[in-house]
Amino acid sequence: MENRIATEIAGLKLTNPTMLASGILGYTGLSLKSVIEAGAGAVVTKSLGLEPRTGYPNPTVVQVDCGLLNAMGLPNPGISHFKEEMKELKNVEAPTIVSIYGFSSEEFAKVAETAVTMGADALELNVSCPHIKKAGAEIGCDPLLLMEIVKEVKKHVNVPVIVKLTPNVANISEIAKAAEEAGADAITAINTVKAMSIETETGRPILANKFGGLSGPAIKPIAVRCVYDVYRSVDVPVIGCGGITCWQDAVEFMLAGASAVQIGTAVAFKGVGVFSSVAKGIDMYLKRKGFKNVKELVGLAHKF
Ligand code: RRO
Repeated sequence: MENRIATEIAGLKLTNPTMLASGILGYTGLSLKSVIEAGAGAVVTKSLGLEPRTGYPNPTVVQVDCGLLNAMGLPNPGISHFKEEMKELKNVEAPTIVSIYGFSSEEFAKVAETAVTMGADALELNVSCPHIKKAGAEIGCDPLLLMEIVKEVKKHVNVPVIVKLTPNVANISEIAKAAEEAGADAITAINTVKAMSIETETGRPILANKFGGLSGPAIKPIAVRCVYDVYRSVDVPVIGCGGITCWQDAVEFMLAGASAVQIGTAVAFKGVGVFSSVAKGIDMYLKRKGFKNVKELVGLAHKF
């Protein structure tokens, strides 16, 4: 029997359109493997760079209304130390997407090459962290710099290159078009929204870094709008990310134009069972509505 929820993005085969978002459970091979075993169609690692980073001092995460606010500060062991973790993912069913960052196009390219040597099935370029100086969103706000980085990475690797965008820009379509023109094979929309929280008794910003990135249901309508805008502007597939906690959210993102969805904060709140429950819900919806495959849903809201 035909699998209604099986799909394909930039050549990556997914048993269903759910993916683990970068930043949650993406630090070790075993945790990534457990997410695949729980039913995710693909997994994205925590962002990795050339050198190890300890990240920012605590507090780095705070729960706020309808979401999480974080300023982890890119803690990671550095790409070469991730080799052992990648070995755990050799014989898994789902693609492993390695999220990478860098402070220059040369650095991005070096990390990209190393990740592919270690077995990355695809790369996700993190050009969108809202609180890292000279990397992250400073790149994702600058179409020319973004293009230089995407072109340089594309020169060095032959796996799909996905670009993860920041919502903290005036015109996300312009940035998506720049990424596509430079050779991006897919776009993920969106990374977290720049935000802050202040403790009223002391008057102190709660995060040690003061500012951070907001994720979870609080940002879902922003993310849906970004996916809708990006879908209209480019021909490459869009991966939706931002506040997806149930199958209805996933369907909403697909109607807006997402070919797949990434789930992050909901894993922290609901556990890894969220992947199979979202996938099952999408399947039931397709059956009830008479669709043969999940690809038929993508972008349907644009006809109105
Ligand atoms: O590590 C972080 O603080 C972080 C990253 Br790299 C990112 O891309 N988005 C985010 O909200 N936090």
